[in-house]
Formats: sequence, structure tokens, C-alpha cells
Amino acid sequence: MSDSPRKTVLTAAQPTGILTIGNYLGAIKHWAKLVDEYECLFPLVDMHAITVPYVPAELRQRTRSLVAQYIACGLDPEKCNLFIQSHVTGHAELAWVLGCLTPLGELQRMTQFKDKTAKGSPINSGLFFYPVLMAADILLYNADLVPVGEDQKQHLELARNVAERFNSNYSETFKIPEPKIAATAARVLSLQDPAKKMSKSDENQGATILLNDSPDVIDKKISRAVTDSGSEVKAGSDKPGVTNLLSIMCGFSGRSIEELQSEFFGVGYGDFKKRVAEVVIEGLRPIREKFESVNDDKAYLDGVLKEGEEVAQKKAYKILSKVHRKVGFVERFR
Ligand code: ATP
Ligand code: LTN
Repeated sequence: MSDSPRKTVLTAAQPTGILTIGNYLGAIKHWAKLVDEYECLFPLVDMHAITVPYVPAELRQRTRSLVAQYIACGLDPEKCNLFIQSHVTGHAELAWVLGCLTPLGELQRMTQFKDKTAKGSPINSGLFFYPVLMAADILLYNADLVPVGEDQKQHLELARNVAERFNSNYSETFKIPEPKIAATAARVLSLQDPAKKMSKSDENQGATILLNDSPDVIDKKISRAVTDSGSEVKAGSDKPGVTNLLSIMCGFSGRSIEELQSEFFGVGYGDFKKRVAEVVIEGLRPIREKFESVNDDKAYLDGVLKEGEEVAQKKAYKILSKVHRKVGFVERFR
């Protein structure tokens, strides 16, 4: 066995609600496969979650619940590090230093920020600074690989730029992180509007299937999912609703679209949807059961988070002291 240190993987989801099957099929299922090969860090990014309107008690509850959801989805805390971002103060500290190296124009170009401001609701400067905090999440642990969806690639590019700028201004300090885009990851779409992705913060409850939805609820949501004109169960750009249901079924069954299309040849939408619901219910059953047992075990979850914090804090401290020294801060007394 090689004794070279394992590469570090870091990625995150915001505690903005219960995870959807989109989060699971598109991200967490793939993260869970990385824990044997890589040193994996999965912060629960509560500081990112306060950049948009939120309710404090809900945030606390959602953050705790997200740890249980991660574990239920197969992120084994014996093999990876689960911790709360706000517990490791280095995230905010490094973000400040990185912010002082980030030109305003670079943040103004971020499409996610532009999209959110275009909606017209009042926004705060935390939302503007969000990509710098994300860069700090990654660079604080010198992560080599960052599994992200397409929508986060621009943020990752910003993290790479700021790392390069720091290295060139203050000498080599940070590794330049690489995006890791899973080739097989599904992009699950809203059940009510397949032009949009399925999002845990979607206010339309019929649009999402949550990891803890009961079989009845799943059945109802799928039976009400929008389908397309025509009656054939076939994937294609003219059939986004049916294609979405087929790809959800692929995600849970491991079967290909082609196989499923031939199985459902001549079958009507109603029967097809019943079958999709059965597969989703079966796929989620072990996750929901594990979630329910873990979510009630406060002592266990506290233990996981405490251990996660300690490990993350030690790693973060090493980089942060280097950064502080290089930028000219006086050494701390403790
Ligand atoms: P929010 O509703 O708070 O914006 P979200 O559910 O859209 O959240 P994130 O928390 O931004 O998702 O993302 C967590 C991870 O899940 C990311 O890696 C993201 O690429 C992935 N992901 C989110 N939604 C989907 C989806 N519908 N299909 C596939 N992957 C997804
Ligand atoms: N912005 C990301 C969440 C996120 C993240 C990170 C992802 C915050 N910090 C660090 C990867 C690495 C999102 O909304 N999905």
C-alpha cells in the first residue's frame, strides 16, 4: 500500500431544508463513494445559510438534522469528517483575509449573485461575499478536490484565483483546488416545473421529494408530477417531465434509460408513475429508517459533531497561522 498522504476532498450543502432526492442522486450518493479513497471533509455551512432570509430556530434544527441526513445517506462519520462551519472560527477569519485579495469586480461578475439580485428582493452584503467564504471553506483545509455541480464552477474558479493571488503575493501557501464533477450525476428537476432543478428550499412542496417523505406522500407527489403531451414513456427534449421521472428511476434502480424505455413501451403515464413511485419508495426506505433512528439520538450526533470540530479545528489552525504570519499579523500569544 502506498504511504503517500491521501488527497483531501471538501464539499458542502447548506442547511436550508430537508435534502431532496436531487441532492441525494446528484451529490451525496457520490460523496459517499469517496470516503475510502480520500480524506473527506463535509462542513455543514450554516454561515452561508444566513445570507438569505431565515428563521434562527429553524436554522439550528436544520443544521442538526442535516448531520443525521448525511449519515443516513451513507456518509459514515467513522470515515469522513462532519462538522459545523460556524464551530471552526477559521472560516470567517480566512474569508476576511481572502476578501482583502478579491477585486470587487470579480464578485460583481458572479452569476448566482446576479440572479439573486435580479429577483428584486432586498439583499445583504453577506450574499455578495458568499463566494469568498466558500473559497475560505476550501482553502482552510488545502482541499485538492471539490465535488460540485455545474452551478458552483464559477465560485470554485474564484477560489482558485484567490489562492493563486495569495501564493504569488505572499509565497506558496495554498494548493489550487480542482473541481470534481461526477460524470454520472443526475440533475433532478422540479416535479412541478421541469425547467427548474429540484431544490430543497422550493416553496412548492409538490415540486420536491424529500428524503423523509412517507410512502404515501411520495406516491401522491409522483402521481401529480407534470408530464408532457403525447402518451409515450420516452426520454427527449420535448418530454422534460417524463425524462425527469425516467432519470430519477435510473438513479434509484441503476438501470439505463434505454432499458427503462423498453420496459415501459406501450405503458400509459399513470402506470409508469406508479412504478416510479415504488422504486423511489424502496430506494428511500433504508435512508428514511436510518434517518429516523439517528435523528433522535442527540448524544450520538453531538459526539459526531464534537469530534468533527476538533479534527477540523486542528487542520484549520495550521493553515491559518501560516496565513497570519505571511500577511504580517503579530503572532498570537495563545
Ligand atoms: P437550496 O434550495 O438551498 O438552493 P439546493 O437543494 O438547490 O439548495 P445545494 O445545497 O445548493 O442544493 O446543493 C447541495 C449539493 O446538491 C450540490 O452539490 C448540488 O450540485 C447538488 N444538487 C442540488 N440540487 C440538485 C438537483 N436537483 N439535482 C442534482 N444535484 C443537485
Ligand atoms: N455554495 C455551495 C455550498 C458550499 C460549498 C462550499 C460547496 C459552501 N461552501 C465549499 C463546495 C465547497 C452550494 O450552494 N451548493
